[in-house]
Amino acid sequence: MTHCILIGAPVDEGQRRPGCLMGPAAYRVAGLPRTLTDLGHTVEDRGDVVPAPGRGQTCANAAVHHLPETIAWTEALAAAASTAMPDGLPIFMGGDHSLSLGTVAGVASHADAAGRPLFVIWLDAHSDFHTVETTTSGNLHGTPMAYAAGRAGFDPFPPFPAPVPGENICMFGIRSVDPAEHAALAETEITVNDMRVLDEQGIVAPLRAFLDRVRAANGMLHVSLDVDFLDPSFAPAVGTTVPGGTTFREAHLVCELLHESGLMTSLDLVELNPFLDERGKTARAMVDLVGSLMGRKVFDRPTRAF
Ligand code: B3U
Ligand code: MN
Ligand code: MN
Repeated sequence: MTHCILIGAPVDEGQRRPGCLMGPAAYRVAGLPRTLTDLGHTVEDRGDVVPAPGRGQTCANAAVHHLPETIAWTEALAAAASTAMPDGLPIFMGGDHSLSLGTVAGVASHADAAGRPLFVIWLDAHSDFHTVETTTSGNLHGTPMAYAAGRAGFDPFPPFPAPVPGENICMFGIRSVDPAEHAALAETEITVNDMRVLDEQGIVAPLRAFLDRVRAANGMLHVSLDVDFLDPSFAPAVGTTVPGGTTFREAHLVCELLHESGLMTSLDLVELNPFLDERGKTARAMVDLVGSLMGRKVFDRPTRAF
């Protein structure tokens, strides 16, 4: 039994298609709290985070938009995350992926204070490895992984509290990487499991290899699940659909293995845009995946002893 702490993060400013701000409400309507209680967990809904007003920060990159608002979200969500961590498993209901600038910062400062290494698993079509200086779209939802990894180029933001070492970061589902991100990733120890890796090796072996490393280090594990990790055929409610995503079955398998590992200590659900959904099917698919992440299975059978 886990104490699940739902935290709404209606962040819309990190991209240009309005609608992600309706995400937290859609997760509640699609039955996220009930899914968790049916699995025997306790649920505490802390409502939606409200950021302070922006303070007018600027940067040299003219493409960047909503910088002060995004910094305000980052500060508010980092505080909400570090406050929630000692109390249970925070589930951040987004909101676009810029919310992870804050959630991973808060989780990282908690892990640092607890003296445990933080690991991050990034389930996404994109690597989100731009900085404020390199983004050409100006959409800050393309930057949170670089911030958490401690990349330079985030001057207007608070310094990231305890940068996550590259060898502690593992990406899955990647199929859209900009040249500046590619060049920067090549300089790191980050494991990038793009779709080519998953097609050749399947999803199980690379995932188990990473989870074995988390366990060996007694690490905490932050899971960041972007809707576009999933194939748009069954998860269309996302601003940037990228074809060739993970199947419904692969995605559930990832979630089941993550549950079986017992390692996840915090979770982001990001980029759901309910305005683009088809009769709630994406919201429901995401809630279903959280069910698998939190222990739903068809049959109880002896699983691999991790
Ligand atoms: N890398 C591109 C595209 C992108 C990143 N994240 C999403 N799209 N969802 C950018 O705009 O930074
Ligand atoms: Mn993303
Ligand atoms: Mn994405």
